[in-house]
Amino acid sequence: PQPVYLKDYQPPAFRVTHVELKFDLVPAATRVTAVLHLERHPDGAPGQPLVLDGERLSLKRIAIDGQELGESEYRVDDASLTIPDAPDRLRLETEVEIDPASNTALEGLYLSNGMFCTQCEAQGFRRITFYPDRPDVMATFSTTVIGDSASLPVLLSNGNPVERGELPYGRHFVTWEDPHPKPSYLFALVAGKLEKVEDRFTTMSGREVTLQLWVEPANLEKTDHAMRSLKAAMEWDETTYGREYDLDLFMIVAVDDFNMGAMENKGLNIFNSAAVLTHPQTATDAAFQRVEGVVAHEYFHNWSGNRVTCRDWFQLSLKEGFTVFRDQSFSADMNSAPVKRIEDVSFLRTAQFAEDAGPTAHPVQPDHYIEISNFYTLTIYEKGAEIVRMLRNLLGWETFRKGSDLYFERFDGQAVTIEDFAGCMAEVSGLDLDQFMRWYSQAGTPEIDAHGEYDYARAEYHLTLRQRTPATPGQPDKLPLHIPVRVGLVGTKSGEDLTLTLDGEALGKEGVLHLREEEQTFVFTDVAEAPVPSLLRGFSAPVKLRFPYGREDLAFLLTHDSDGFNRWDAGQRLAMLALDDLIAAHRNGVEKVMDARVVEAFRGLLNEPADDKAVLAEMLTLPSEAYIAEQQPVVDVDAIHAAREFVRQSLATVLRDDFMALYRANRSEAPYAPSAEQIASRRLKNVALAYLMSIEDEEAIELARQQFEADHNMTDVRAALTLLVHSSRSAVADPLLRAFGKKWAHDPLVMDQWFSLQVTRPQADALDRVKYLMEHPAFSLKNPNRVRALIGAFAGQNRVNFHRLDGEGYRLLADVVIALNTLNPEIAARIITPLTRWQRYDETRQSLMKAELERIRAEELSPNVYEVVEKALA
Ligand code: HT7
Ligand code: ZN
Repeated sequence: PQPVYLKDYQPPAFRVTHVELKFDLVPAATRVTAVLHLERHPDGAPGQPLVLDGERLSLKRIAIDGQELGESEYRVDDASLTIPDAPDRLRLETEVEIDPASNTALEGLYLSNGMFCTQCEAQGFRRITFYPDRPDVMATFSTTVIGDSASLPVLLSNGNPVERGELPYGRHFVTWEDPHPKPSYLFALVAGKLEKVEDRFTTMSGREVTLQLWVEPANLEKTDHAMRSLKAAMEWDETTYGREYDLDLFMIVAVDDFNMGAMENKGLNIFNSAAVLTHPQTATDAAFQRVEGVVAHEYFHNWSGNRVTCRDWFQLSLKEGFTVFRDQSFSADMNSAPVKRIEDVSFLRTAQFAEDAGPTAHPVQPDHYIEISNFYTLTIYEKGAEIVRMLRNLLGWETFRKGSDLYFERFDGQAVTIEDFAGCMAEVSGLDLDQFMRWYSQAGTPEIDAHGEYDYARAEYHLTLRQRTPATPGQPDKLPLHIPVRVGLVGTKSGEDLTLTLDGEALGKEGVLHLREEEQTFVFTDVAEAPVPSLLRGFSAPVKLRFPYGREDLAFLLTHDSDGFNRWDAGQRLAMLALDDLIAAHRNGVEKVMDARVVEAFRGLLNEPADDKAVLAEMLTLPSEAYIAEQQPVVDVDAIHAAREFVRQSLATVLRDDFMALYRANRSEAPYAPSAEQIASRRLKNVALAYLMSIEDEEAIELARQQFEADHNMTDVRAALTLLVHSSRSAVADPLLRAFGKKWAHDPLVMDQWFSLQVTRPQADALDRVKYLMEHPAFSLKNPNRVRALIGAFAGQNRVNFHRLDGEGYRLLADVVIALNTLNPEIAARIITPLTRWQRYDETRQSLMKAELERIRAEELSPNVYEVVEKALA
């Protein structure tokens, strides 16, 4: 497979003004008739042939302006249809046959539990019909769906239904019209035995919108939260961004087989059932919050993505980075804002930083790709959102909002670039963003080395920041970035933020330093007392910041920093220092000793009245094994696990009664609600229980058992069962695990939790459990949720067992990748990720991992897996 380059972008030769589609749905032989109204693009090079994309299509008929084409008048190969002598304006009619029943890749038109559905982003439409399948070709669509009335009573597509009727042989049809020009990736069709819940929303200009959520009948009781979230998102986008919905109907459909979380098709969002269905008895708090976030994300795309879309796929972060930033802000407003920031940053620092440091590192605006579906990455989404957040902070909210208004107004109905978006921000603010734009073109996580000195005599604080971005594949040399560093100076005597004066300018209690050079020294004057600097407040830029904080400094910031995020981060840094020592002790076979400062810091947290329980729960949570691994030059999985367990157990032993009191204080019999308050209490209670279970405290085991038996809500049931299954008390855990599996055998989303909690147990039998559970009737390699729940959870979250020294964990993952390479290449290319990080481990593991990558490379590979494996082994 050949790469595509951003520099080679050319406008399309032809544009499509209108499309009429007709689907005659039959599982293994669906007929698709397409009438494309085409005309030469004014910007296209003259005389070019008409080339349409098309894959796995069996062409049955082709005509131009009603005239059938002879065989010499067109060419078809496995990726395209070419008409060399197309007129400047034409009506092209094609009829193709496709096979949704055997489509296990879940791209294009496929079947999920007997339901027809589509996934067209990024390049799935070309598996439905011949078309210029690129986002800068925008057309209005009219779609007629024909299907069997009994098995497919509901027939949906984008826009509004304009006609419906009965047909001979027990069939029926519905015609849909979408008045908004859209790229083919936003096309959608769903047909099946579905039922709906319906609601209404009145927009800010007084228009009535019908909201429909379509699900399989058994799932009707799991729709309340998604509908509530949708209405909240619609209102939020009006009040925050001034964006109103633009059709009379907004539909969401839940499907079981789906490669990602959800898809923002115009007026007809299609959701992975895991990202939309909730019920207190089946879904955890985290699932409720995910649903709220994903529903909002897809809804927000109606403007950031659909009304204004991407010129080409190199601009993917234009819609994804901006929309993630928007959904993060929405969730922050709906829940605890500091906790949302902590969660987002933890995820970024663990997963995106690892991607940026690995073989698949790429810029937020990549300059080439082989397989675009491999580029739906944490870098495009999460780092892209951080760049938009930095813009918001640089401009201030009001100016940023003006820039957003200008962007939506100027480019409505167009397919544009990241530069167009940034251009609006520069225009409204007058800021020069030239250097800032390097954030989009340079891969890798910038590192800042900071050091500070207090000059008593002059009452000055000198802060020196030195930036460097490490080399990434294809980008050996990096230029300095424009990095906004939000800082405060906390007085060591007063414990208060000191007033900042920089270059004679009074900044107030905190300020933003603009680091543009490789090295810059900032001199704060009139600093009345020795300070501890609080750097990168709110995580003001996606960088790794090092400062030689002593443990006393961190303990001080943990209690005195006025920035909630940095207070949490000080705790994480303090724990990391202790963990580093313990990892070294484990490696050297030296006795481990617990750092008393960490114990005292935790004691303080447990004994202070909590003003924000959600933040307290985060403060009491140790850095994850994945995050600790990120900080190590060579990852020692066993030492990391042992050190972290030692800290957990030491804290639990010393602070046992405090944890027990916290557990008891946060129990509640109140009916379940996914409210911020209840979620915070449950989290705090289950964090306390986890500490107590780490020492297998007898009373805690009994409390966990009772919590499971009480069956109050899935958050508590799952937490209790996980802790028991991860303990050595199989006599208590096994019967509960069996009972749970039996009770929920009919519910795939609950069975996914049952799979995950078993295969993440640290005991040595985890790998055998994976193999055993792969044979379970509820498991299928064809369903991406099952694969993620079982294989993804094992390889991603059970580090000690996946990295077994006999290489069995790696072998198992490679076997799954090889099987998925033919079944579902997109999922294969994602699930392989842990193997691609081989450079981070010791030599023995490196060679075992590389051997498995070589074994995969020897197969006949899909472009998806080929691209990832080649980069990993380069
Ligand atoms: N824009 C959507 C991306 C997506 C996708 C991409 C590739 C293959 C399958 C997919 N399903 C959904 C989702 C989003 O970001 O909102
Ligand atoms: Zn998105």
